[in-house]
Amino acid sequence: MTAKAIADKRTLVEYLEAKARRLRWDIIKMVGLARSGHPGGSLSAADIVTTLFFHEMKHKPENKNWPDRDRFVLSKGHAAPVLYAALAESGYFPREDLWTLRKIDSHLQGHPDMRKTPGVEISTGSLGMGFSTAVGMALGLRLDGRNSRVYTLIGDGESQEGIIWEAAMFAAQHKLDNLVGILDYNNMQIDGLVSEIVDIQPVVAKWPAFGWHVIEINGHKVEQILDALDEARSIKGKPTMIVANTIKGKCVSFMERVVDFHGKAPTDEEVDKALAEIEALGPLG
Ligand SMILES: Cc1ncc(C[n+]2csc(CCOP(=O)(O)OP(=O)(O)O)c2C)c(N)n1
Repeated sequence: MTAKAIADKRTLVEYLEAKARRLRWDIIKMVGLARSGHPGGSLSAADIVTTLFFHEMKHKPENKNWPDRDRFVLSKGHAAPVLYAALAESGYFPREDLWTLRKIDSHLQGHPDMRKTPGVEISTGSLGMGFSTAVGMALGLRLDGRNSRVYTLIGDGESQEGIIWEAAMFAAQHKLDNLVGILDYNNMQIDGLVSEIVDIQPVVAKWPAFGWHVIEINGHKVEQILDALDEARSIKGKPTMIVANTIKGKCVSFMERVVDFHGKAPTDEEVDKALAEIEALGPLG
């Protein structure tokens, strides 16, 4: 069964929820084995990335350079584990590769590398750069006369980067309605709360002020993610930003809203506990 073949929405949502649990399981396992990496911001983005890869985007893992594919840019590149889990589950490379994360000679390094990993559109990790590249991709695709869409995931800490707003203005100027940004708004950055370090509020007002259509959702409700992506496709003449309210570390009790798990791996004991918690939530897709 593929997500595209599911006509009934309830079944589709359940299918995607199960896939998101699979991605979360893989994130914990790979970061645990690597003994380093970024679990918190990977878990907060899992439902969004799942919905993009397993329903919204047209792509062909067996033909990764298909010119008409939609593009995904993980601008918050440190959340590489969620991207790698989605790429493996899609079939870009064997799932076993995930267990080589961050090892010397692995194609899965700490941040996505387009030269190494099948399915990675652009190397990211320097905050703000992926988003601006996604804007350029959207313009390029339009100039090429292609119907492809570009989806890019940004962080709220990342939104403190000036280049985000420079690219935002450029995208609006060029009416890039083939571009969708998704803000993973977990209110945490590397070392504390975004609201206490450099607040990005009122962010739902900022994006329209920069010429974007904005949609605010709960980033863990698959149904809301599906509806927002549908709405984005109907918007003409401007790009869309989906402000997704999320929880850093989502679905692992001792990681949720714990800033330490931004860039710290769980211990072996914590891995076992986390995997059991994810399995208890329901079947893995
Ligand atoms: C230009 C740049 N400055 C600093 C960093 C180091 N860094 C990596 S992740 C991060 C925090 C990002 O926070 P956020 O975007 O909210 O990510 P999330 O909480 O969703 O993981 C920082 C400062 C970086 N990767 N790039």
